[in-house]
Amino acid sequence: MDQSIQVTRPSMPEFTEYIEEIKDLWDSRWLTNNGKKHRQLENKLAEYLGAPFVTLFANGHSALECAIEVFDLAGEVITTPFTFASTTHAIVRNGLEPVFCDINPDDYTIDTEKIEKLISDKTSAIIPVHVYGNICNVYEIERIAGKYNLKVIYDSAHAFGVTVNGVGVANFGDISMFSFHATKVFNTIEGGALTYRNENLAKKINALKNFGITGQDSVEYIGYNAKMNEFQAAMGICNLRHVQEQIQKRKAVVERYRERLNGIRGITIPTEPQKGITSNYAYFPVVFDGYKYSRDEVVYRLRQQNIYARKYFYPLTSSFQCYKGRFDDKTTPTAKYIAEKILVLPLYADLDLKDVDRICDIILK
Ligand code: T4K
Repeated sequence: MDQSIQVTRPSMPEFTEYIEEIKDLWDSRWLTNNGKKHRQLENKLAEYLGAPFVTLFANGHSALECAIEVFDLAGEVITTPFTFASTTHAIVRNGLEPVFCDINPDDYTIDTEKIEKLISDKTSAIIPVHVYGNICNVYEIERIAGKYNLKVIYDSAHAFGVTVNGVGVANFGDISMFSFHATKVFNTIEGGALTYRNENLAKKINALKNFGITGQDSVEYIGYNAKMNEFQAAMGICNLRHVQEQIQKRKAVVERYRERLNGIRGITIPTEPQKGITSNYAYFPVVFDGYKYSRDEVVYRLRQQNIYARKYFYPLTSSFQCYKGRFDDKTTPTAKYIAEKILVLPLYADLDLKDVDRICDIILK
């Protein structure tokens, strides 16, 4: 058996629970295209996330591309480069120009004090990222967007189930995108969703992910195929039954990391969630700055023991090879600095606390 410890490990239901859930697919032979499981999961997620409208997708990235496309945006979009490739690619693949805003040094979300200076007459939207499940300053973003008449699409890939003052995070901005990838707090193997409050968006969003089809004989949009299938939805239905328990187990892991790594000079661990915010314990990012080992030395030392922490998010998306010569990472100095020092430690529901101790021992030794 593989004894390595990866940065994450998918939550899965009992084998028999999943088999039970997919059994009737053999009778119905309805495997995809808005089937029964799909509809069930959409309803359950609307309830769980406290979101008025939920549309499922085959993955988070195609959902994000759809969210941008649905508004027919043009020109520039303000976003951050401290994120997964998906966020920036979704903007560029929609023919828009990302304008990179710097991040806060403490929670790595967009620095709202720097947004207004970046707004020009070409700006059409803000796409902030709730990175690691840390929630952006949603009230300030709402104020700025209102003042300049900008759309707000949240990349909430990491923020499943987080609430702000009792309100599901899905309720902020015009649209939020959630990822249900295998590596996320809640997974449908691959998968994702858009959540939104404006009912008028539903028709176009649902059509775009299904070739633009709006009826038996009508195709109103140049859509693509990003439908979630019934096996994915069944996995989601099972995983949703246990997600709360999984989050509690993640919490125990995070608490152990905190106990062990708190107050060590040169190591910065995540701050406790702000008052009013419930965490989903999605990631445990640690900054090594002025510690006896550099971030990369820690990666190496852990790797030697078969433990695979990950440098999420290094390099910045603005430094990707595919964008060479296009952006300047010096315009976001905090993001650049954090990307060079940060390391995401292994975190998943079934991670044994003894393994957390072992990881901390290797770091501290
Ligand atoms: N926006 C943000 C901010 C995101 O972070 C992401 C995805 C998206 C948008 C796009 O959402 P999706 O289209 O993916 O739904 C992983 C995930 O694939 C990706 O979903 C995630 N962010 C990103 C942060 O992490 P990689 O390239 O690091 O994946 P990989 O294959 O190296 O997996 C990481 C570790 O997870 C492995 O070392 C082992 C473990 N693992 C992985 C898989 C796939 C398993 O144990 N089982 C598995 O099945 O991107």
